[in-house]
Amino acid sequence: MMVVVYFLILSKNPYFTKDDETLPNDHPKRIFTYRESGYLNSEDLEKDSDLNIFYDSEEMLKFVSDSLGVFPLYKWADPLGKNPYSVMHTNHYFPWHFDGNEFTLSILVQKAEKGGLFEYAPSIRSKDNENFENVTKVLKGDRKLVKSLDLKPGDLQIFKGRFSMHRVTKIEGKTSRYIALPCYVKDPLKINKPEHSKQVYGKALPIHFKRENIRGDGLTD
Ligand SMILES: O=C(O)CCC(=O)C(=O)O
Ligand SMILES: [Fe+2]
Repeated sequence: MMVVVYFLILSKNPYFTKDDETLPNDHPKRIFTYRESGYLNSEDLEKDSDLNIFYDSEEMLKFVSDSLGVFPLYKWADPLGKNPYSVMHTNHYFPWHFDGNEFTLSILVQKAEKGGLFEYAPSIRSKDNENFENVTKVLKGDRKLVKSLDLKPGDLQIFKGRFSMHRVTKIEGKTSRYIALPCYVKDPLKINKPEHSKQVYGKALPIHFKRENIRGDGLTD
């Protein structure tokens, strides 16, 4: 099977939106950081791959739902982002951002020699409060709201990536970092906006345009 890994080098704001010149320069939607990292998108996984079997099992969904105390919880309908592998090689960096889905389970497969730490600002925004002020502080290097995880291969986390801004620090040394990212949502229909999908996974599919106008939680994407 041919495996396509999308590597993206582009400047991103934490919301994966285009620049908005109507906003002041220091608004977080206007703070862009260089990103270099890749994905093995969900649609390119072999149908019976371990990750697909794991993601499709009802037990896993129930485990994540029970762990979070969120009912009902759904597997994500996004064909690219629902359960990808993130692939990061030497010098790659995945800057601060929010996810389009609420919850992600991450399982580290291979660890970088150095760097590649998962950092997050727990619940820095909520459904009713974007908290642009604190988001800006973190983007400018304030560490007070930041936690850092040095994951070991096999570690499993569940994080609230739509509300907790997060990043992966620069990969140092020759060993690439691989992590599996099964994703879960509260809305079974909503998927990434086309721009978000292009910026993160390298492309948008017809379904991203078709579902673009489904009403979401009101947060910046
Ligand atoms: O690689 C990680 O640990 C997190 C990846 C991530 O934040 C993402 O793919 O949106
Ligand atoms: Fe993320």
